[in-house]
Amino acid sequence: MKNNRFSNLSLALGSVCCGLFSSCSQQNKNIQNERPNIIHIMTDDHAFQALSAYGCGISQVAPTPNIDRIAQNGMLFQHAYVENSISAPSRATLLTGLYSHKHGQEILTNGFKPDNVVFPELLQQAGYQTAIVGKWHLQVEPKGFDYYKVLKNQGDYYNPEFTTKEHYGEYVREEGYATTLTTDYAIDWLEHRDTTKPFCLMVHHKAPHRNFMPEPKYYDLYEDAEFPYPDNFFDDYENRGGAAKSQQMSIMNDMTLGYDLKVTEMNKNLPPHLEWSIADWERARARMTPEQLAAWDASYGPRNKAMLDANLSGKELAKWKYQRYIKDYMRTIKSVDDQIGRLLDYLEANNLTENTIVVYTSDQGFYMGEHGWFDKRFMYEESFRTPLLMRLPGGKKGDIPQLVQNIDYAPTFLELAGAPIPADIQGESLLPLLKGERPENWRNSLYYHYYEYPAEHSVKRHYGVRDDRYKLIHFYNDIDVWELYDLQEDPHEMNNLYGKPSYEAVMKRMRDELYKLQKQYDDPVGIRFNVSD
Ligand code: SGN
Ligand code: CA
Repeated sequence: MKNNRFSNLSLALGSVCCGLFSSCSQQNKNIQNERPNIIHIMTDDHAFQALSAYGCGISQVAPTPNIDRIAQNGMLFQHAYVENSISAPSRATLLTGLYSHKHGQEILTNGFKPDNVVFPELLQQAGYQTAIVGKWHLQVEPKGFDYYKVLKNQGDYYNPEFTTKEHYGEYVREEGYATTLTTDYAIDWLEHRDTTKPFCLMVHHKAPHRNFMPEPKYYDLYEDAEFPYPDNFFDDYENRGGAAKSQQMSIMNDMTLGYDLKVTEMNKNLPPHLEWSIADWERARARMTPEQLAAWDASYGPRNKAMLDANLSGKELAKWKYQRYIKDYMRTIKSVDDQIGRLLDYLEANNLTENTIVVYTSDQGFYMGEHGWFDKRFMYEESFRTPLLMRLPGGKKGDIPQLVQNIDYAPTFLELAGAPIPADIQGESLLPLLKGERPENWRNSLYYHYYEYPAEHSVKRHYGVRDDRYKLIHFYNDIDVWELYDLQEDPHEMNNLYGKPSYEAVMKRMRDELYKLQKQYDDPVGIRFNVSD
């Protein structure tokens, strides 16, 4: 029964894109008894479509061989998801194993409860050494870390500012490129750690977050390539509720030619909702040293001139914007891939591979032109789903089909470390899956809740449920719209089935499942937001 369910699930996503390592099922030697080290690598906004282990079109043009190494020697999760597709909430969930409504960080700017228990402090109590480098993005000081060196707020690609535990709140500008600097600090910490203790190191990159600025050696990479367009690039949002229509994350209408796409000459005369980006592009340029800026202009200048001379409009302009966006995004990923290769090489050279679990993921997914979009936030697959690769020494190799969510990291790491798991944690340890087991009672649906509205990109508040085949979403607050998708027949979520008489039974089943999960996870959504039905 269970096997059938998961083969349907693979089918439902199979046409979104196919995995490269889909059939290995080799059971390795038993998991070592020694407590493993943990390396958790997380990028910011890396779409699974842009990681070649998942086999999608754009990643075939721009592969990620080093990140793929983790799956070649470990596990590739085919159905990994977040509970709220935006950065700070996702990071708070990773640390606590709780949904946003429990840890309090429902939106980007505030809410993290000071008394939240975070798994790194429990690891410390269990004798681990802990560290985090790179993006942090919560408005509270990192706790539970013996060492941290974290970026200011979103962080910058060029010459970013970091703060450290010794002087929290004092930000020091470091010359260089964020992805390289973050890896430098990770390796430096590994070099100087106390080797008598197991460790947990979190390496959290800024890339490939907006505004997608590559490092100098990759300015021209992929320039002659043409990345494939998603089938629904020119989506008209027909047949769906108002939420998809009212968003402001369209490549055509909301992606700026200056700040996002680096045509400096076009950094002017923007509609009111994009005026902020004029100063932001000036600020990003002003961060560069004169030499960096000269190199940048020498590369982008002539290409920008060719684009301006072509005087594009309409669909041609949309396609140009898409190509520039995807190329810059994939260039930032190339640097991430290089630096992950460097870190994996370090582990190998220092005999750490055999006793270190390596995790690669992103804080959420991202739109690579699907529905005509960039950004995330929606419960549609591209942003709800994340890449997730794990290499556990002695663990299973191959694909993991089960539904997993970012609430699961904290209990997994705590169990691996032999540390107590707090009773109120809402996730499940992934250890049985990593050992190749197929637990009969594994979850068969996922709950999602997004809150940040009104806000940038104008995505309405919504919650929903996804099972092996269907997804039900309710957009609420200043709108009351339900959507139902059959992911097996309609993997790109173009055809809203909600309200169709022949889906009456599915709608009822999915609503019951939704309310069951809201009760199970204790999300009092109906009371707080006056949901009528
Ligand atoms: C910034 C970006 C947005 C993005 C949010 C959230 N604008 O505000 O495009 O949606 O971050 O991203 S920018 O002008 O600052 O680039 S998240 O990954 O941190 O959740
Ligand atoms: Ca993010």
